[in-house]
Amino acid sequence: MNQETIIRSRNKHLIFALPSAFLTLVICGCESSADRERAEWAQLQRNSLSSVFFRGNPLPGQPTAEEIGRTLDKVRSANHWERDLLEELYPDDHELWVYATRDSDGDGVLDYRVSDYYGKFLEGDTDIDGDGIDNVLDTTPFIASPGEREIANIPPPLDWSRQGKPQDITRIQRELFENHRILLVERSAEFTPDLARSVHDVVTRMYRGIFADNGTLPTLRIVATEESSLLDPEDEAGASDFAQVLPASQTLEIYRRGIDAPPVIQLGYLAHEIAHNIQFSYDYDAQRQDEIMRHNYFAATRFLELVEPFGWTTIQTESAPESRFTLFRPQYVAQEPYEYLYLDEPLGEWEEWLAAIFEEVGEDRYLTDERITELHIVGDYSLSGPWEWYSDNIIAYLYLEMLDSQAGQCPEAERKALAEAFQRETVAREWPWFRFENARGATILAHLREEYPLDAADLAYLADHYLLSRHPGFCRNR
Ligand SMILES: [Ca+2]
Ligand SMILES: [Ca+2]
Ligand SMILES: [Ca+2]
Repeated sequence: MNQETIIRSRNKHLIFALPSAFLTLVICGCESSADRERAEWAQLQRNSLSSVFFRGNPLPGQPTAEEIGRTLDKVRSANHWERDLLEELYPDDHELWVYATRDSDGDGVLDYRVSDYYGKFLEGDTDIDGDGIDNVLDTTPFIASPGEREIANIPPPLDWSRQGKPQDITRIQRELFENHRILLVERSAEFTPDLARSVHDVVTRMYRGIFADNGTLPTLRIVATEESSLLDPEDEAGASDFAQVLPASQTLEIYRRGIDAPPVIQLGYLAHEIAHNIQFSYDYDAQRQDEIMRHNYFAATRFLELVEPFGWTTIQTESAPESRFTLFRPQYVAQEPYEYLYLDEPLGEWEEWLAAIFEEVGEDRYLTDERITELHIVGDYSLSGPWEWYSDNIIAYLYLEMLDSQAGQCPEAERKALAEAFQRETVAREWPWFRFENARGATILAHLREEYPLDAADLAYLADHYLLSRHPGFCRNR
């Protein structure tokens, strides 16, 4: 297994940490079958428009011949790399070219973003018609209704209390929206009661300090469920994606793998993802939000200063001309990427170093190897950049605090056995290359404890509902 596979096998989340890799369709020798396959892809691409805000949302207006003509002119005069990618994603499909390049309200932010993988449509401009009401709350997202004010209630198509969902989760949906302006939205997949509860517990308990007294996070607006991060839910490449933060639309998307994960794992990846929203909030203002929406450019001065004392150095790199997109907005192409050093070494060196240890000691002993544990490296993914490093250490922090909260009622030997069972039977099954115990003693833990203090009552609840219910043989009934 090479290093890329190792990293790939953990959840990937962050937009600009990723290269703009896109895959081309398999070329088939027989033309009719290639045509059929092409038609199926185009149908999937169109279908993605029907749940881009919420399941069954209104569709964009069909382009007129005149709009298609104008679009073809724009495409012809665009940079060749933009034209090439558009043609690769939507071969000769002029209707989809229009949707990919349309700016309905003319504010410079395009209606949609498109996934550079297979052209799935994603929310772009969060208020397409520019009437001041977010698409997801707008009963007419493509028709400006001047004079309307911000919506105070969840609109009927999204309101779980009108859909016969269990009362405890309709209450969660209402509370998160009314108190914290976070809307739980079903797109191509549904929430389970467990998942809604996990989101609620992470927001109100793990991040109690941020969300107390009806607190909100300007970088977290929507938590949405989707079958897959990629266009085709059957695609193996997306099968290991748990969740992802889309900073341009202040959205956290949760995919099938994350929806079906055990609640204690949901708690972990949700803490990880919302830590990304918190990271973005350090540097959030209207201008930066605008830069992300238009160019995928994100100046993260404050966050990068925060991680510097922990060993992360940032190098600003020259942006390649091919990363400039004005015709349409691919999801992952970042205009001004950063490069990072960790403990003065490039991340490529760290990858090789980890891969060599993996080769040498084998998968069973890999993350318990002393060279890795003494540097408090919690796993491969944590060395893909400071964003993931911070978020992975958040998971470790939460899990260690839950385990340590048992100290009063559970002997040390039993707690140790619980920690081992939790790592082996639950954590490693979902994330083979993540070991929370490696964070013990790391300086970042003291910082996280200060920033995100967990009170005793919350920890007792979280440990009981998530950890001990998963491993009932330990630390109970004393
Ligand atoms: Ca716009
Ligand atoms: Ca609107
Ligand atoms: Ca409207």
